[in-house]
Amino acid sequence: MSDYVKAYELLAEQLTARGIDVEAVKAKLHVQAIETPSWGYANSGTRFQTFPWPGAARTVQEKIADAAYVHKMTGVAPSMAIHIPWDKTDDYAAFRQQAEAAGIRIGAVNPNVFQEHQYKLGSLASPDAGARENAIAHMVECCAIMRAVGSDILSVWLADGTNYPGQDDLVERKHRLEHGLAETYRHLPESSRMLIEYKFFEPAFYSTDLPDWGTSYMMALKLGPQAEVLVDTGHHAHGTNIAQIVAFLVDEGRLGGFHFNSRKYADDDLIVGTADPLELFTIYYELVKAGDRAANVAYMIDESLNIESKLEGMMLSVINCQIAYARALIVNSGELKQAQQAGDVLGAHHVLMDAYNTDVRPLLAKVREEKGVPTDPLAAHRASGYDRQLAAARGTASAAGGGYPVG
Ligand code: PSV
Ligand code: MN
Repeated sequence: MSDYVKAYELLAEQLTARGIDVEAVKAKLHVQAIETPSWGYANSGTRFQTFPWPGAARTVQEKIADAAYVHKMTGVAPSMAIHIPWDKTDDYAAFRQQAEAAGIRIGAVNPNVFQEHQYKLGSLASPDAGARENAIAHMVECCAIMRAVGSDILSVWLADGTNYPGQDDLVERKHRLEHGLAETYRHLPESSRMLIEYKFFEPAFYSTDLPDWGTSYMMALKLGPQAEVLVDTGHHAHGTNIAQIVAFLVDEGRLGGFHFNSRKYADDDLIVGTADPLELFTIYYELVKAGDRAANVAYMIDESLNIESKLEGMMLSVINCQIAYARALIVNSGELKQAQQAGDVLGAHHVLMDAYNTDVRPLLAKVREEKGVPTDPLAAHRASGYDRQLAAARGTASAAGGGYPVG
């Protein structure tokens, strides 16, 4: 009997003794899905430097191949988000087919209205009417791309904001933004959703037009039921309680999805669950508690890995989400409720931390075995030599300026 099977049997016994239905937990883990980002497979960097990774994806086809590989190895990453124009192609139907032939589908479509010179002062909120019109036209184009690739999520993030007090009229910017979002909303494919992402600063440093969840939530309420909020875990001021934001939004029925990543200081786009695994666990616990109210939440990774293997980094990202979810699923909610209602402050804390401190890796190994993927995907990847093969086949793409994907 292999080590993990023995460890699984012991863990299953302990969990059962704690009143946890292990089969029900496994059933949830079987259907967990995390979307990976096309841009996470290409070279990326900071404004200081882009260090090219040997074998990093250079084309849309290579990004599809890499996302499909991560899915094949982990079994939980069945779709890939795209960014337009980074992933622009002249045949989106063919793009969709290529993805499906590789075993994945195209997920969220991310419009990009932050890179062109015309967007220097913003996009939907820009004081320049021409820039605003072009930004709306790009949003509409992305709605058409959604239809062609079979996507039901338009994931909107704007770099809009100002750098100096007095630079622009903040209320006028709000009105322009509302107008641009409403125009976009009108073009959404039927039964699709617009997820509105917020970020408190960067690239604008004085004011950002969608700085926080409250602003995104208010915009979503004004737009209508197809608009929801996207929480990027890297986009908050230090100390913000993200789990509480999640609890509020999911209870209000407006939590659309996540961009998972990790950061210690600013928006560093690092591997989710690394700097603060407890935060990721508490987020997942709110989602587990929400049950069916969280059924439509889209779980997406938004990372730009600069100095590490893209494939290994992306696999570790989805695995960290599995670990956080598995821990959240084994919280003894009955005991927790009792302790909470009795005002047993530390008793309640202990119940939650018991789950967090449980080594769920054998449980995940068991689920992977049942799904027919490697029980330890990272070890299997390292042993396969696949990174070296890719480096030999693809070579090292010259680094793009500004930290944006090559190819
Ligand atoms: C902005 O920092 C952001 O989080 C948005 O989601 C963008 O689409 C993405 O990063 C670009 O890497
Ligand atoms: Mn993001």
